[in-house]
Parts: sequence; structure tokens; C-alpha cells
Amino acid sequence: MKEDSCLHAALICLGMLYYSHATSTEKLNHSRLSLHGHHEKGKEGQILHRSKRGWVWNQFFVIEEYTGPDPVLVGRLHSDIDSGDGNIKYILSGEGAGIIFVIDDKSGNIHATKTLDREERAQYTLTAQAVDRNTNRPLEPPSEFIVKVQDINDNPPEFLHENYHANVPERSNVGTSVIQVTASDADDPTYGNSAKLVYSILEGQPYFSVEAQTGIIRTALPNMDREAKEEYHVVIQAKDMGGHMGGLSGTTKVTITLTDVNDNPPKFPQSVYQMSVSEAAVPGEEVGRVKAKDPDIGENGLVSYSIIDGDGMDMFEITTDYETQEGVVKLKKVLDFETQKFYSLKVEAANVHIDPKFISNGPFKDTVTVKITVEDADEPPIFLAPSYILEVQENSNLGTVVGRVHAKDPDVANSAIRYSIDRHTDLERYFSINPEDGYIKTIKPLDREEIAWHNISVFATEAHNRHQEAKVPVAIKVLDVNDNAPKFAAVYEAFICENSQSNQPFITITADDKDDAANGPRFIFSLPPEIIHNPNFTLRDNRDNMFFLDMSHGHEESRGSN
Ligand SMILES: *[C@@H]1O[C@H](CO)[C@@H](O)[C@H](O)[C@H]1NC(C)=O
Ligand SMILES: *[C@@H]1O[C@H](CO)[C@@H](O)[C@H](O)[C@H]1NC(C)=O
Ligand SMILES: CC(=O)N[C@H]1CO[C@H](CO)[C@@H](O)[C@@H]1O
Ligand SMILES: [Ca+2]
Repeated sequence: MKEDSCLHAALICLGMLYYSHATSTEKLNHSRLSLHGHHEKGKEGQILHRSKRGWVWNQFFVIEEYTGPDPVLVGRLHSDIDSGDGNIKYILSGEGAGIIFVIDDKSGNIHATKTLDREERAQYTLTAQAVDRNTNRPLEPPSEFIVKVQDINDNPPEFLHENYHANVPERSNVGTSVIQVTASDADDPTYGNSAKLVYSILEGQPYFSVEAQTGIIRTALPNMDREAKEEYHVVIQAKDMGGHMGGLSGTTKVTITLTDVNDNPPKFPQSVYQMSVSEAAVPGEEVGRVKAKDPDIGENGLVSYSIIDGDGMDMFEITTDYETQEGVVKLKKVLDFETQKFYSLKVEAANVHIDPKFISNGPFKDTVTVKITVEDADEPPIFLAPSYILEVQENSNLGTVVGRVHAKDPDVANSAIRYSIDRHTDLERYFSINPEDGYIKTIKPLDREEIAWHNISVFATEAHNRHQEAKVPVAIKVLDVNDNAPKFAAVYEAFICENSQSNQPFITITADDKDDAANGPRFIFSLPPEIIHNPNFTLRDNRDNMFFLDMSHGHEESRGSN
């Protein structure tokens, strides 16, 4: 050692696993370091000496988390002028002085009294002084030095989240990125490998893999099918020390859900559906439902139905119930059991949204046969004519047949029919009908001049079921017979002046007749016998049921008015 009056700062490293010469010298200020060669490597470590003009302010290192029985020796201050007689007193001040770091004022040994945690505090700045023990006169100018807490790998990697949730479409290509998980490590990232993390997958193989450096999880198996397995539980580990033995590790759980793509075509579970419908069903009525199964969900499972063939195409239609994903077969037109008893439809179910990527899994449609049986309904009787017009002469004998109505049961059973007159339409009961054969007869004299038309209604019911009823209008025309004599319209009274002009009409006489035109006018007028030979009056035919009576001098004369 050199004999110069300088203080020597000494660094003693005790049990510094991670301490190395290179590290320490890197951190020294080479320009001021003159005592390289003076390293003294003893059992306890190194003592570094100072150049002549001041302290050598190395950084002292103390390993964190030291839990030995005795306080750990951080290092030793030493001045070259210290002859060892105890006259020099070393004083320590600054961060943690006297609390964490205590100095033996005689020997200059600095001890750490507490366990230090680098993650809590990485370094402490302290000031050293050497004074004369008796006078307290500083023997060296005070100077600062740093105690660095040396990292050990005491922090395991920790993931930002305990659980992750991620989605990836089913059947994604191998290597599709799913999610990136990230762990952090509280240890010193600049020193050693304590914070050097490597990711690996503990659970979830062979479906997924993780990138060792980035924590990116990717798909590792082709054609993963959501319909087979939808959810995967993946466990990712992050390990420090570059993943080597002895490193600390942390794990996270990643729940990966496969999202649906349209990779399944709809399929009918059966090849034929049987349905039946009554011929009495009204158009729009539901006949039955079909359903194609599609294991996909959402719009990938949407199916729409259509009728593509069959002899029932005109009679039936199909709509899609998007709530239940069923095809609803409905009646379009009125059926007739007696005309056609069976229909067949070819129904197609097709996916609405098709993914071009999976077109090879198609076609995304399926067909099924729907067989429909028409059931006979007990239908009401049907009159052979929509209405009847019958004729009967007035004054006919009671019991005269007016005519006949005819109804039939359209059902295969062809039940017997019973006829009756709607009495509301024949309150006076002019007519009767034979319930079995539909013949209508008079039961009361008819007078055309009173009622010319008897517009009645006739019911036909099935003998065994009175509720199956039909009604038809029957208009009965009463034909005229000449049963009314003409009548003068009034009692005529005429006055005539004497010497009045002859051949001038002085009164017009009219007559009428209740009978129909055929049996009424023209009327024949004539003067009664007592006047007929009186040459003074003439009767003149006016051809419209009017006659003029003239004054004349001579003989009767008949003349047209037009
Ligand atoms: C280190 O040396 C340089 C000269 O190379 C000097 O300028 C600097 O002040 C020194 N640093 C310390 C902390 O002594
Ligand atoms: C009765 O029916 C006939 C034929 O349809 C019609 O001309 C006539 O006006 C009807 N009479 C009454 C009172 O409804
Ligand atoms: C029968 C009769 O009354 N004849 C009369 C016709 O008119 C002349 C004169 O106007 C009378 O003298 C007749 O008596
Ligand atoms: Ca699918």
C-alpha cells in the first residue's frame, strides 16, 4: 500500500453472488481511479483504495433480502492517515444513516442492520467524513457515496390479469393470433436474468401454442370445430431466468371461445313429412311445420324455406318462422276432398348467409318431401242452382205444384237432404215444400193483383245433421189470369150547352183493369141500348182506353184519335 495521506474507501463485498470485478470497475470513474492494482482480494472480498486527492467513491453493493443472523458488512471506510491509534473518527450521514447503515467510528466498518429490498429502494446516498476524534476537525472533506442494493431474483413474474378471455373463429388457420398475454417481473431488468421472461403453455395443447418471447397465443390445430367443442381452457406460464431451471414462474388462465362460422349446411332429420288438412280449411290456415337442423348459431344457422316442386305447389305455400327456424306450410286455395285427396310438395331449406370460405362443405341446403292428405269434411248440402225462379197461375187450385228445388250433399257419405221453407219469407204460408223431394206446392189461393212475386227462401239440411244447412232464394212469379172486369175510372157527369157545335168531344171516358196487360186493355166501349139509337151522341175510340163522347147529328161514329 502507498504511504500517502489519503483516505481509502474500501469496499468489502461479502457473499456477493452476483458481484463481479467487471461490474464494479465499470461503475468506477476510471479517470480518478489510480489504484487499480491495489485491489486486495481477501476472504471477505475486496478493498479498493483511493487516489491521493480524495476519497475513492466506489459504489458499495449490498445484496438484497439478506437474512443472515448478523448484520451484513457493507464495506469499510479507511483513510491512509489512519494509523490505527483510534484518533480518527468516521462519521456516516445521509439516507438511512444510523438506521439502516451503521458505522463503527473506529474501524470504519459499515453494516446494514436491516434486510434491504431492491424493489422497494434500489440505492442509498450517504456521506462519509473522517474527523479528529479529539477536536472534531475534519481530516478529509466530506464526500458522498452510494450503496446500491444488489438484485436477487426474488420476484416471480406476474400476469397483468389472473384470467383472460378471448375469441377466435372456429376453423381458423393454424397460427391465427388469439390474444397476447403479458407478465411483468419486479426484478431488475438491467441486471442478470431475474426479469427475463419466457412464456410457455402448460394446458391447452395441442390446440393452442404461445410465442415464448411475446406471449402471443396462436391456434395450433387446423379445423377446430365449435360444434364439437366450443370452449378451451389454456394455462400459460411465464418463467424468469430466461426460462431456465431455478427461475420463478407465474401462470394465467386463458378461456378461449371458438366463435361460429357457417360450416354446417341445414339438414332435415327425416326424408318425408306427413301432414293432413281438412277440405274445410280456409286459405291461410297452417297445415304443418317442417324444420331443418343447422348446428350453427346466429345468422349462420338461419334457414329459409321454399316449395320447389310438387303437385301441391298451387294449393300450398310455405313461410319461414324465424323465431323457431321452422317452415310453416299453409293452405293457399280452397281444397276439395272430392276432387283431390293427396298432394305432395318438395320443400327446400337453405342457409341465408353463406360463407364463401366454406363453400366446399356445402351445398348449404337440403330438400324434403311433404305429403299432404286432404280429409273429408262434413260439408253442407249444395243446391244445384244458385237461385230459382218459378211460376204459378193465380187462382190455381190448392196443391198445385209450383216447381222443385234440388240440393245434394257433396260429401262422399251423400246424406239424405231435408227441405223446408224459411217461414220468415212466407209469413202468410202460401206455399209448402215436400221435405224429401223439394216440390213446392200452393196451400193458399194466390192473387196476382195482390202479390205478384213471392220471393221466399228454402233450406236444405242433411237429414242426420241439421247443422249442415244451405239456403237458396226462390222467386215465385204469380201469373195473371183475366179475373178482373174493366172498371170506369170515375162516375162521369157532363153538361152540354144547347146548340153546341156538333162533332166536338164533350167528355172523355176512361176505364182500367187490374189484370195484367194481356188480360186488361184494350177495352171495348159501347153505349147502352137505350142510347145507342139516339143519333144525337157518338162514341169515339181513342185507342188508349179512352173514349170520347161526341154530339152529333146523325149516326154513331168511331174515329181514331191519332
Ligand atoms: C469522472 O471523470 C471525469 C473526467 O474524465 C470527470 O469530469 C468527472 O467529474 C468524474 N466524475 C466523478 C463522479 O468524479
Ligand atoms: C222477387 O224476385 C224477382 C226475381 O228476382 C224480382 O224481379 C222482384 O223484384 C223480387 N220482388 C221482391 C218484392 O223482392
Ligand atoms: C131522341 C132525341 O132526344 N132526339 C133529339 C135530337 O135533337 C133534336 C134537336 O136538337 C131534338 O129535337 C130531338 O128530340
Ligand atoms: Ca358453423
